[in-house]
Amino acid sequence: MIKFYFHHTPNPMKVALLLEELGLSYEVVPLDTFKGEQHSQDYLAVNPNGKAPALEDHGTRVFDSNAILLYLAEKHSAFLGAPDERAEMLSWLFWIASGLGPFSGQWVHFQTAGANEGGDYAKRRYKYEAERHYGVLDRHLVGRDFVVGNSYTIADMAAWGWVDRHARVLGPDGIDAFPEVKRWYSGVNARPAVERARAIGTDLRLKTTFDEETARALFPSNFAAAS
Ligand SMILES: N[C@@H](CCC(=O)N[C@@H](CS)C(=O)NCC(=O)O)C(=O)O
Repeated sequence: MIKFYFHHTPNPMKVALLLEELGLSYEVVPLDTFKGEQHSQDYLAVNPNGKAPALEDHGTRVFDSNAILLYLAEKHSAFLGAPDERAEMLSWLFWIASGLGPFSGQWVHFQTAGANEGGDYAKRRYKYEAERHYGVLDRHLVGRDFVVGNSYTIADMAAWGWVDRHARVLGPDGIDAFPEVKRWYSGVNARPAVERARAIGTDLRLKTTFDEETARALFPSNFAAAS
């Protein structure tokens, strides 16, 4: 059985969506990042980067969400798009992994916990870049139902994981400035697998209190000894 190391956050949610789309059997292994479980030696053997998600598939480990998407899609020959759209699919998949995701995540970080120092410069940069990435996607989606070609692919799932947090990134109605992203997002949300993916982990008792243990686990740089 596949082991899926999970926390209810954007990168694991992309994988949750693909697992549900593929209809695979898997065991959800909760990874309580608020308690620092991502730093345990056992977990680092699965994901040396110490982040969620990761997968163990009958002895094969895969880490980093978009690598997991590509691994599963290739293994099951599904959601890869048309062969002649391969370059386009890889381009968007890596753009999401290196751009939309990280800039959205960092902008949320600089608005919230642990982000009081050095704020203005970082906030200006990450807000601009997060919104710029939404703008790139919005312009690309004009006249399209999917990120790549004419079919739903892992690029849509990867983008969905982050756009699902648009209110944290852009503010409550911020997505209205990106009508094509909003339309595309509604289309993905209508898929039955989205509802099933959202249900994953609702029975888990993951820590929600943000205390010093959590701050140390998530923002270790704030606690590193001065060099
Ligand atoms: N590049 C990695 C990033 C993973 C990542 O940052 N995961 C977050 C949740 S979305 C996490 O584990 N945060 C806990 C931490 O930073 O300690 C991926 O795409 O899987």
